[in-house]
Amino acid sequence: MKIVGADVLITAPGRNYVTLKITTDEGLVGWGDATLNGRELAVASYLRDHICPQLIGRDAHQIEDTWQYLYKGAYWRRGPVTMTAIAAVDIALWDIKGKAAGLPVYQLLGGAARDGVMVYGHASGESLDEMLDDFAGYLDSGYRAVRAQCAIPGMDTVYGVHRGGAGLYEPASGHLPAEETWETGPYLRFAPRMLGAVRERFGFDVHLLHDVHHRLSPIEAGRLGKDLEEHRLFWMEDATPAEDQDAFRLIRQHTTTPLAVGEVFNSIWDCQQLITERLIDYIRTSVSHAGGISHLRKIFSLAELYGVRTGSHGAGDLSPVSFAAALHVDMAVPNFGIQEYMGHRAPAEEVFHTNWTFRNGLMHPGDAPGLGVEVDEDAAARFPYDPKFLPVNRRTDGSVHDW
Ligand code: CS2
Ligand code: MG
Repeated sequence: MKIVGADVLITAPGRNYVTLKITTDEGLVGWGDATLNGRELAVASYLRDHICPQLIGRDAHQIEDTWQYLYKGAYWRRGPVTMTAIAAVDIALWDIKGKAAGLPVYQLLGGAARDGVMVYGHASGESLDEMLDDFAGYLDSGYRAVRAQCAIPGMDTVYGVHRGGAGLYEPASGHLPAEETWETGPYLRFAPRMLGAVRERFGFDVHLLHDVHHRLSPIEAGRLGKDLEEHRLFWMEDATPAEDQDAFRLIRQHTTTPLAVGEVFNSIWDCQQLITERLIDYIRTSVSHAGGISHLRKIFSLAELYGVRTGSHGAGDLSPVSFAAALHVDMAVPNFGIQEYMGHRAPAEEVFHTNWTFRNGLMHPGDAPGLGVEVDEDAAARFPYDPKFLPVNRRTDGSVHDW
């Protein structure tokens, strides 16, 4: 089965998504997600200008060979743009293989290792009470796990609290990112109180997660982890800037709060030390930013060997195509931990028709052949690209800080 078409769609139904469409001579179509939030056009060009022409005429069934061809063949390896582009091809080819076999992708990956995939939702608020009410809403809808983020008293803006509509961290359209302010002291004092309030109101039966978004130094992270121990978090996410794998050794020495990291990683090399030295408990690499289903499976297999569980990134800037791909992988891997589910803003469902289901806190990708997501190209054309950026973060003295 030969590839006869490879086309890139850029659409913004609720937010920007870049989607790769691969067509075969047997009339099968596979979809891949190539969205890299705030740098969308770089991946679109990498695909259109460099990869798509190389795909024409290749055997659509040779997923691993195509992966190796694109990774090793380019000479310039890794990096978010390259690995997101390769991921899009890989995801689309798994979609095609499933459709050709008449099977959902999770069956091709070894079949269901569980009944469903436990997901966590995002509770947030501009005040403690607002966050707690939002949290209660997730419990009412059946969630077994919820992440809590809250505005810090005295600070203008803080990551994870979506103002002006759920599911977006990019405040404004335009050609310049917004700037936010941050100070570590107030956060370190407030976070234990905020997460303690969740335990006080809802008890310990719900899994509680929190994202630090790379903002602490290793010793600050150690202290926060220690302060949070009594609240028994499911995990503390991205405590320090993720590229410094060694930093986790120091955090580990100081706390038994479980550690998660990886949404900005794009290859197995970014987390090799973290996994093999057992410095983390959950690896959060995503299918669309870490080389697709083929590469993600290798990362998760390495993690399995060292007792590290999975917890894939599933923010709204990963399109429904990659969210579905994540669910298929989650269904099949033995060391699955949890899956983030932020959801997608309306009108995303006009463009992406999905098959997944949610029941009692568990999601299932559905049994349609392939990934179970179809893209309506006419609908996509109604939502043109809308340049947006993630915010830049500055401390109150004006210096740029990690985001
Ligand atoms: C995040 C993301 O979901 C998460 O845990 O940290 O929301 C992240 O900020 C965005 O995906 C960036 O595009
Ligand atoms: Mg995060």
